[in-house]
Amino acid sequence: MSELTREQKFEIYRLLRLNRTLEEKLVNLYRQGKVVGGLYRSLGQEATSVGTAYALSPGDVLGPLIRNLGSVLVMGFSPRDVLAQHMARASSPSGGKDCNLHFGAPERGVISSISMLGALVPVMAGIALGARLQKKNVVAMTYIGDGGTSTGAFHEGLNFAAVQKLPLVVVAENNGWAYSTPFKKQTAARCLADRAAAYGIPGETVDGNDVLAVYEAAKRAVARARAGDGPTLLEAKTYRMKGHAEHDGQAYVPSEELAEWAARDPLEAYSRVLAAEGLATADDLGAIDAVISERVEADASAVEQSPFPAPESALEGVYARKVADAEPAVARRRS
Ligand SMILES: Cc1ncc(C[n+]2csc(CCOP(=O)(O)OP(=O)(O)O)c2C)c(N)n1
Ligand SMILES: [Mg+2]
Repeated sequence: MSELTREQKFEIYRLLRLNRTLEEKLVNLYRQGKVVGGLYRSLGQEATSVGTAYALSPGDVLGPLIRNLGSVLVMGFSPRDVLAQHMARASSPSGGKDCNLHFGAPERGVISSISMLGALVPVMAGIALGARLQKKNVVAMTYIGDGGTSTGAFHEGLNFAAVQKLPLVVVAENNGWAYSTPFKKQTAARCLADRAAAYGIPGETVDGNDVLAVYEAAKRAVARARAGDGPTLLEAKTYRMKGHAEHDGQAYVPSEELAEWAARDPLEAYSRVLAAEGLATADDLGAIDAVISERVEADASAVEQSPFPAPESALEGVYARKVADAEPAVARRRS
């Protein structure tokens, strides 16, 4: 059973709620035309993000995907960082210069997401290998969607990590859909965890809407990685409660399926757990929710008032310093 302290259990609740409230605010801003880029929801998948990232220790490295807002909040990004990034402000993690979804901070253990599906798996395998060569105690964790598991990059990365026994945890978020392609048209496999056998690594399926179960499973996978036992493919069974992005009305999704998963909402489920354990009443949680809403509103107003990057800074941070400072090749040849 879970060894989480009372305080940690509340922290997990706050992270789940912050994930949802912040995203609702982003929807609001998106509809006002204030978000620069698309908006990809994680509604219904918050427990998968929060529960997995919460199993990491300081010094570990995480490579999130578009639906892992909860994971980057666990890693220490603030609502202000996320809001500024989505509104392309100068104070954002990318200085307002990259796509709203592409932000990270290696010093905080977060590698920027990559849009090409599957590409993060070999990148994170490389990070795990690099850390091992430097004799650093680092576990790398990344995510892949059900659709993303059909790419060559996913296969190459996971195979390499397995052969090298790298400290990598790959969380396969099986949310039932890859844009409009349902799971049964994605793979003939029974489930994504079954694919692990092909790489000779452990695979496990967990209820992705049960945050404590997700945390426990991720903790086991992280422990295996840290002990030198190699990667794990952890499948989190969850559901994409919204369309692929805000522009997609998901008319192709059967309404009964949505209703079935709505009844398994991860926040409501976790609220019931906290109540059953006698830790929090609905009123207690309501008070936490109110504080989070207030904070998100205040942060959004502050970010809206903050400046975009200065035009004259457009070339700063675009290339690595060494490249940007190098003399042009022609000049070098002449000397
Ligand atoms: C290699 C590659 N192929 C296609 C796309 C276009 N694309 C972006 S997201 C997406 C669906 C992803 O589905 P899934 O992996 O299940 O993740 P989810 O959106 O459900 O989180 C597709 C096809 C892409 N970004 N990269
Ligand atoms: Mg999917």
